[in-house]
Amino acid sequence: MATTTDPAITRDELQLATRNHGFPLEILRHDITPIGLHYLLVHYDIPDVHPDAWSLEVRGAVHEPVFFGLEDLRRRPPTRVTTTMECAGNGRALLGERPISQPWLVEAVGTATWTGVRLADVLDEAGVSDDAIEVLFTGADRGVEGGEAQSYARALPIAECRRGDVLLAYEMNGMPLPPQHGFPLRLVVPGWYGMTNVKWLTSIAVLREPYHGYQQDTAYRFRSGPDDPGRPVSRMEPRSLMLPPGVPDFLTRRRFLRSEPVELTGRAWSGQSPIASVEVSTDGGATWARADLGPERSRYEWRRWTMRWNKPEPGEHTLMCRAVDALGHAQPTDESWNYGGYANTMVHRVPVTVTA
Ligand SMILES: Nc1nc2c(c(=O)[nH]1)N[C@H]1C(S)=C(S)[C@@H](COP(=O)(O)O)O[C@H]1N2
Ligand SMILES: [Mo]
Repeated sequence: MATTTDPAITRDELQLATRNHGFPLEILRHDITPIGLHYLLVHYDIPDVHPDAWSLEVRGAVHEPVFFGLEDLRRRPPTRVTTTMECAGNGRALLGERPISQPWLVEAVGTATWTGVRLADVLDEAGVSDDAIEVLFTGADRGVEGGEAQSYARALPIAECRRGDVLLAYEMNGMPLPPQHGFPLRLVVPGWYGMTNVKWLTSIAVLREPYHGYQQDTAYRFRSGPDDPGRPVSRMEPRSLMLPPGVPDFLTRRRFLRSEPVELTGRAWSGQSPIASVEVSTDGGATWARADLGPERSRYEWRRWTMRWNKPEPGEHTLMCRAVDALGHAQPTDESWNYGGYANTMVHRVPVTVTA
């Protein structure tokens, strides 16, 4: 993996950025992100899956392998879970030295309601053996990454698989999964970073030994450099975003607002422990004030915050917000660097010009 300190993004990064989109920050106004506006990340190509030919295989350390068709799953009593999902690479392009990869700024997040069956129920049906430690999820998409030909695949510890809110989902916001979000079936693991939620699922393998594939051992690890094995990326770290106030400049997206009271608002989430507070600065971080928090709708849904800015004085300002979770983890002011560019949750900065 190559890294660069050139703030200009490369042609390869642009190619990835036009395929994989973030969500428009003004959409922070919605509790649930409309389907076409949810962020998107596809490592390879969207696979061509025909629902009639598709089946899900559950194999490995189970009593006996089981196959499910889409209708088998849809006939069962549905479970619904609303969760905020964020790409582990969100914030990568803000790093001083960044890996050449998907160049996210801060928009790689969305909140959706997923409908499906509980993974735990499907595993119970197959009969998981007592010595199982992980479950491997494999998608129908294939490509080459790090010089390795592969299907997209990730393993999850067995304890997480037994949670009642981990789904094999066939609907997103009440519609069949659209092709880009994993049709016909995807894994949904509330609280974990995006890479965990394997799309276009075709196979579930229960394992007695740890899985060592590319997306587990090479990608999605906090590493200090190419030779550091690092530690795995798992749950989302606390982050808040601000709905940019006022109106944007077309090219730079710098904000313009009038010198009158304005309600600042945004969302905050954490996969580790609930959001405890959100703090806002209107003077570039010199002073911070506590925002009001909206209701906690469900554990892994982002939470709305608001704060009234009473005296926007004419001139240039940098607005900032930072979240603190119940474990006391706060978003850092400066970047948190690692070789893969994961979980750079540095405070969100919104430069604004206040006009008289
Ligand atoms: N099969 C498969 N699953 C996948 C991916 C992929 O490329 N292939 N991308 C992962 C990553 S890195 C993220 S961030 C999320 C993105 O989900 P979304 O595109 O539905 O927002 O899907 C994950 N699941
Ligand atoms: Mo991701």
